[in-house]
Amino acid sequence: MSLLKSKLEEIIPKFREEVGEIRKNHGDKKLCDVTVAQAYGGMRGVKVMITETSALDPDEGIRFRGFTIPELQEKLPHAAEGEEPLPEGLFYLLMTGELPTEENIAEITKEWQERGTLPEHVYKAIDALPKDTHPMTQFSVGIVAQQTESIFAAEYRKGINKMDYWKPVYEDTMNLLARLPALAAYIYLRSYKDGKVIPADPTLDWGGNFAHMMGFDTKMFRELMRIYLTIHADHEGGNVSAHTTHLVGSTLSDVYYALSAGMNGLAGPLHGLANQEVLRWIMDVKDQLGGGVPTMEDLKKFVWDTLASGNVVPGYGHAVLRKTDPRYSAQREFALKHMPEDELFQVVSMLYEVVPPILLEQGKAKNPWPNVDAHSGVLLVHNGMHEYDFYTVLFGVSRAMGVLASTIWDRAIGLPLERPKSLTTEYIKSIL
Ligand code: CMX
Repeated sequence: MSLLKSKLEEIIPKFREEVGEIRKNHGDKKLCDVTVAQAYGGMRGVKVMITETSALDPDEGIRFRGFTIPELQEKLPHAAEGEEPLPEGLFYLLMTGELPTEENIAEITKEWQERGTLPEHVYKAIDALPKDTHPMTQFSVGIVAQQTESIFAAEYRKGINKMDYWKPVYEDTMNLLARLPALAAYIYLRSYKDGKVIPADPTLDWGGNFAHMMGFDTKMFRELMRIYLTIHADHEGGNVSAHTTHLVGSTLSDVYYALSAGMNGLAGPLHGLANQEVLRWIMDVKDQLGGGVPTMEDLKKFVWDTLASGNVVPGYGHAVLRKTDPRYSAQREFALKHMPEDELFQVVSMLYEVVPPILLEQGKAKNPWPNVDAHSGVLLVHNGMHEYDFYTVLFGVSRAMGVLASTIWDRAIGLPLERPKSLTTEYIKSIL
């Protein structure tokens, strides 16, 4: 058995017991009161979910199992050629709550290489779609098409004991994560290149190999994938992609159904699709202003025009965060290190000065600061990936690590079917 799985075998029973005690002895303790505004307002701030892998503080940003992004950049092992953390290391941390050793990481890299072959029928399922189908649709179809491989579904049919559910979910998760880079790379090559599969390079780590399979063989792109896949992985449980995966998984449908559903949520412009919208919006700015780096005044006018036309400024604002997203800052550091002179990076930096005061002056957005999606596109364009409709797929490959690690823990601690109570406006009126 792998080190990771035997570690889980060791820690799950203790944690299960601890959760059982809490539920038994403190089940009546109140976490918060829910207001009418929260019921109508997308449940902001309502504390009703358990997610172990990460926690989001409005002012500080994300902590993965207690570690901030700068801490992880320092503590997680990196590839021999570079300095960015290896996403395999983050996955180990999300799964176990402990920092990985080099050996733990090497084992996951090897296991994902060995499990990484995409079943033939998945290519055929994708090929049945028109070539210009949005990459996120292809991604969702490619994930759910792998449901034929579900070990959990097969074990459930045989009557597996509830206490053991997490084990086949673990196996399905490892298979799915191993294959997502091949799936995403195929979608990229099919949509924008000649569609010929680039075989995996067994000498590379998960992120480096993903870059290679998409046809990007520079050290900078490999490094970009390592940091990108690390920082997008998890953002506690309430965001739409995590919550949807959790909700669908709570019916005991397997990880293929659950992740595909989560990815359909990520494909919304208020969530992960914002990364493509940011690039489209910046390109519009450049086109309309005749190319080159626009002036601050030009940018201010463009932002006001966007708001006046009833649209949001993509990449700004957040449902929880109230400060600059540390995932934005990590990407800015990458840009400062590798591409400080890049024209689009300069526009992104100028927007950081222009947008927040305007959103504050408009007085609607609760958070005027940039989120993760405000920065990722310019890093990709600089490195030769111009097809911005594809960017959310990269986000999805990363997000799968967080939401699937959580799904394993959901089954390990026996979280039940999720079924909140909904209310009618008639009822609300009756209690006013
Ligand atoms: N531009 C213009 N208006 C904005 C805005 C922005 N960037 N952010 C928020 N607002 C508006 C909202 O649309 C809302 O307007 P209405 O009262 O007319 O409905 C008002 O300000 C209050 O919104 P809020 O409470 O501050 O924000 P929400 O929690 O409702 O929404 C989010 C959060 C992210 C959807 C919103 O900030 C937004 O639309 N941002 C732009 C899209 C984006 O970048 N999404 C990516 C988020 C990160 C991710 O999930 O990947």
